[in-house]
Amino acid sequence: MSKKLLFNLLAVLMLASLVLSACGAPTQPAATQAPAQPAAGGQKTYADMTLCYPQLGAESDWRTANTASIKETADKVGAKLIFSDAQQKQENQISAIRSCIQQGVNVIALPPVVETGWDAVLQEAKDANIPVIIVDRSVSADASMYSAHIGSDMEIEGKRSAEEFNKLLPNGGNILELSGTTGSGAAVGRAKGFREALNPNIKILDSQTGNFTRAEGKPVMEAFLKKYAGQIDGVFFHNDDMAIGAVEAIKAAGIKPGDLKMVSIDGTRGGFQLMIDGWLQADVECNPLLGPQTMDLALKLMNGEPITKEVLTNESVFYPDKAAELLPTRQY
Ligand code: GYE
Repeated sequence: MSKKLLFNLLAVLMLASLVLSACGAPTQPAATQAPAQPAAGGQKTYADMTLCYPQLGAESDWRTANTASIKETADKVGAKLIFSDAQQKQENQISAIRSCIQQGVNVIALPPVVETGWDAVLQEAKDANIPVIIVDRSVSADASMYSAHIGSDMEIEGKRSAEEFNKLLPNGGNILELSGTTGSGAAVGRAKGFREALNPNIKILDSQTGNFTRAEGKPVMEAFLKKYAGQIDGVFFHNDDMAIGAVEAIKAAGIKPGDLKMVSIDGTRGGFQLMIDGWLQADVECNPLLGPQTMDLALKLMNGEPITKEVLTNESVFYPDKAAELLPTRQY
């Protein structure tokens, strides 16, 4: 090979590597871009979308299913997802949101661990022109601080649970409540709806949080069983995971299925199994599969299309008689 040819070949190679490295460089969208605006002359598609999902934690089977739904949907439609797990800590969710704002995401979908304390960070997203969808639990911030809310009506779930106790304890009785995370929209709404609809002859002896987890549900139930031995007719659980944890304590205390009337919320496979085994008399549905709706709404927001501000999930109540038949069809 002549020197000239070798020189030309090297020059071509150098040029090619320059071009390649420029293309392959990580493209961080600038924080200053206005992501919510549709491109002139064209609709945005999922390929243009970076969605931020600062998940609140992994505390329950409901949450695991919610995470899977978001991830699977993003994958399916071809949107980019920035996902994080805040381990049930609001400060972690806030820093995840701030990092997403810095990265110039197109939309933030936030499942808030608690209701209060979001105003400052919602304002920061607004200032950066990034729409925020509140997913699952609600926030107490003014509705002008976010674009939309998708989730369940927690008060109705509480009300439905109370109606089950009204049927299960027609002559009244004493019950206990294992509540969800203190200050969370889910726990606040469920407790409120429950109290509004519960017959006055049913008394709530005590209410303690089990933080929506199996691990905390068990010791709370153990303490309840010691303190209120012989006085309990029923237990209301704000979610199935706490019911599963509590049933371990109930079994250990020698109590048999059906001795206590029990109602829970979520409708997970674990909850269905408790119904099949005779522990739960009703499971109030709460649907975690919010990925498709969230993604659809996010795209509409990117394109400046009209949206529904409050999207409530359609839900029902499950009973032991159909539990075995339905269990194989349950997606979470
Ligand atoms: O019921 C519970 C989860 O916010 C609706 O959070 C959700 C609740 C759900 O930990 O299992």
